[in-house]
Amino acid sequence: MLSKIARVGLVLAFATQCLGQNVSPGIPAEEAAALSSVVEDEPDMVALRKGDESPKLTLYQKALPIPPQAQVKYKITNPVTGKEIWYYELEIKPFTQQIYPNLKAARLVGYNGTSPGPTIIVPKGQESVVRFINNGDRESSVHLHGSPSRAPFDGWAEDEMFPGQYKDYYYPNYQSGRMLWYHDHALGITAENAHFGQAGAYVVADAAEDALGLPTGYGKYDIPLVLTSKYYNSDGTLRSSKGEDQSLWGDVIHVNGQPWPFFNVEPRKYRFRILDASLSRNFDLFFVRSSATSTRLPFQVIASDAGLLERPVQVTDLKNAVAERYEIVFDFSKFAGQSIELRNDHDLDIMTDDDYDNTDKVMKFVVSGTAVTDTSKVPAALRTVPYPPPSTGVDHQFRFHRSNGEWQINGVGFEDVANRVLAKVPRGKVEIWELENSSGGWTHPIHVHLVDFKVIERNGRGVEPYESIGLKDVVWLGKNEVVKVEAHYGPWNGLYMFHCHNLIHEDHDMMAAFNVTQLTTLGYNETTDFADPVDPRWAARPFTQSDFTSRSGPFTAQTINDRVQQLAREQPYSELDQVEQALEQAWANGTPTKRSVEECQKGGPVPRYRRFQV
Ligand SMILES: *[C@@H]1O[C@H](CO)[C@@H](O)[C@H](O)[C@H]1NC(C)=O
Ligand SMILES: *[C@@H]1O[C@H](CO)[C@@H](O)[C@H](O)[C@H]1NC(C)=O
Ligand SMILES: *[C@@H]1O[C@H](CO)[C@@H](O)[C@H](O)[C@H]1NC(C)=O
Ligand SMILES: CC(=O)N[C@H]1CO[C@H](CO)[C@@H](O)[C@@H]1O
Ligand SMILES: [Cu+2]
Repeated sequence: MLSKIARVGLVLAFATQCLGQNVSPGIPAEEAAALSSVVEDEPDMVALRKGDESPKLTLYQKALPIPPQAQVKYKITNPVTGKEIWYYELEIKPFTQQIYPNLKAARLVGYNGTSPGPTIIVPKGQESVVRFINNGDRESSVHLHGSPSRAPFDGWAEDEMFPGQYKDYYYPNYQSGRMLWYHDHALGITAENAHFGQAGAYVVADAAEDALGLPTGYGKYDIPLVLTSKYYNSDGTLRSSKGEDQSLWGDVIHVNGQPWPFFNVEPRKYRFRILDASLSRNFDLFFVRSSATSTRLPFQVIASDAGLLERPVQVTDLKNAVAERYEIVFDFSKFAGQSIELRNDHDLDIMTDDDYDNTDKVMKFVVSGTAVTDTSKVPAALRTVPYPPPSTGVDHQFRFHRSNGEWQINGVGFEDVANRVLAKVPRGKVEIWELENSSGGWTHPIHVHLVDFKVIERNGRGVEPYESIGLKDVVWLGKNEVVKVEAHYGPWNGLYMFHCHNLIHEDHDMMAAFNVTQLTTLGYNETTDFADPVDPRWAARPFTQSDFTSRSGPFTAQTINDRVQQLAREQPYSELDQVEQALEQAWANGTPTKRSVEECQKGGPVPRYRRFQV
C-alpha cells in the first residue's frame, strides 16, 4: 500500500505508438480502420502533487447519515394499464454542509438539498415519474443509472434542463430488484454537477428478494453506502473539479456525504449496498478489526449492478470501481463490543489512483456489546440470473485511450457529432463487445446504458468471482486490461450513450453513442417512437418560481395528473411483454425474421392504436 501521494496527474508526451495490430476479426471495416489509426499518448508519471491536500479532519467523529427516503407526492392512474404511476418531485437546489467545525461551510447543489439525494424506493413493476426542477446554478440532465429507460428519459448529455426549467422523467422499474442510482449527466459538466452533490440512490424492491430472508429495513439493517472522494479548500469549502482534465482522486473519503463516519451496529448481519459515486476514485474494500488491522475479515457479496448474484460469494476484498454497485452481507455477531473498520487497498496491478494519508480508510462500525436475535439469513442460492442468450465472436471492439490530450474511444469523442455513433445494433440482437485499455497509465470503469451485460472474459486477473455470476452495467478496465461483455440490446430501440465513468474522462470526451435500430422486419410497430433522446415532446420546460412556490401553473395536482397521463398514453413501457415476445420470435433462428399477422394477433385482439408492418 502506498502511504502518501504516489503520483500526480499524468504529464503527456505525445508519443507515436501505433497499436493497430490487435484488431478482432468480424468487426465492421470502419471500426477496424479507426482502431488501426489510433495513436495514443504515452502516460508519464511525474513527482508528487504538492500543497493540494485538504485541511486535516479527525476520523470517525460523525455518525453515518442515512439519506432520507423519497416521498411519493401523487399516485396517478396509468390510463392504458389502469395501474398506478408514482409521481415524485425533486428540486435541484443549493445548500450548505459544515465539513470542518471551525471553517466555512461547503456550498453544494443537490437533489432536494441533500447529498446523496433522497433514496427512491419503488417495488418492482411500479412505474414512476420523477419531476426534476432545476433551481441550481447550471444545466442538468438526469440519468437513472441501471434503468432501461426510453431514450428521452435516459439523461442524454445534450437533453439539458437549464435553471428555471423542469423535466418529467418516466421510469419503467420492471427489472428484478437492484440498487440503481440517479445522477447528473449534463454535457461537459457532469463531473462538476456530481461533485457538488447531484447523485442519489434508487432501489427497486422485489418480493422475490424479500422472500429470501436477507437482512431488511431501509436504514436499519439494509444500508446504502454511497462513497465519494473530494478535496477541500483551506477555508473549508469544496474544491471545484472545474479545470481538472485528468482525474480528481480526492483525499477525503465520504460515505453518504460524511467524511470517514462511524456507524453503530448490533452484533448481527447487515446488508450494505455499496455504490462508488466518486468522480475518479476506485476502491478495493476490505474489513478489519480496529484491534487487528492486518487480518482481513470474510464477508459475502450477494449482488452486483443488476441485482442478486446466483449465489453468495465469500471474499476478503471487493474491487468496486466508479459507478459499480455491490451488495454485501457482513456479520458482526462475532464482534460484539468491538470496532470494525472498512478499509481501502491499492492494488498496484490494476489501479492508478493517487493515495493520501487516509485514503486507505473508509468508515468504522461500532458493534454494540448487547446480544440480539438475528433471524435474517443468506441462502446458498439467491436467484436464477437471466443471462443473455450465448453468442460468439466480437461484434464491436472499443479502445479507451488518450490521444493529443483528449480522452477518446476509437479516436472519437462525444463532441464529434458526425462520428460518435460507434455502433448500430439491430434491436434485440445479442452482441459481444471487446473493451480495451491498452495503455498502462490509466484505468477506466466503462458503463453501457440501456443494457445489463455479462462479463465473459478479462485478460490477466480474469473475471472476478462476483462479476461472473451476475449481471452488470459497469465494468472496470484496469491497467492494460481487455474485457469482453455480452448483452441483449433491447427491449427498446433508440440512441444511447456508453462511456468511461471516471467523470473527468467522460466530460473530456470519452463518451460515444450506440443506436439500437428499429427492426423493419419485426412486424411490431409501436404507437410512438422513443428513439430520439432530444425529441422536443419530452424536453425540459420553463417554469416561474411563483408557480412553483404557490403550486400553480404546471404544479397543480390537476396539471401534473394530466401531464403524467399524457406521457402514459404514449406507452413508453406498457407493452413490454409483447415487445419482448416479438423480439424473441424475430430472432428465434439467429436472424431477425418478420412475424405473420396471425402470430401478431395471438393472445387476443390487436389494440386499435397498433399498426403492424407485414
Ligand atoms: C423534497 O423535499 C420536500 C420539502 O422538504 C418534501 O416535501 C418532499 O417530499 C421531498 N421530496 C421527496 C421526493 O422526498
Ligand atoms: C438511429 O437509427 C434509426 C433507425 O432505427 C435512424 O432513423 C436514426 O436516424 C439513427 N440515429 C442516429 C443518430 O444515427
Ligand atoms: C410505424 O409504421 C408506420 C407505417 O408503416 C411508419 O411510418 C412508422 O415510421 C413506423 N413507426 C415506427 C416506430 O417504426
Ligand atoms: C490494443 C492493445 O494494445 N491491447 C493490449 C491491452 O493490454 C493487454 C495487456 O497488456 C495487451 O495484451 C493488449 O494487446
Ligand atoms: Cu476513463
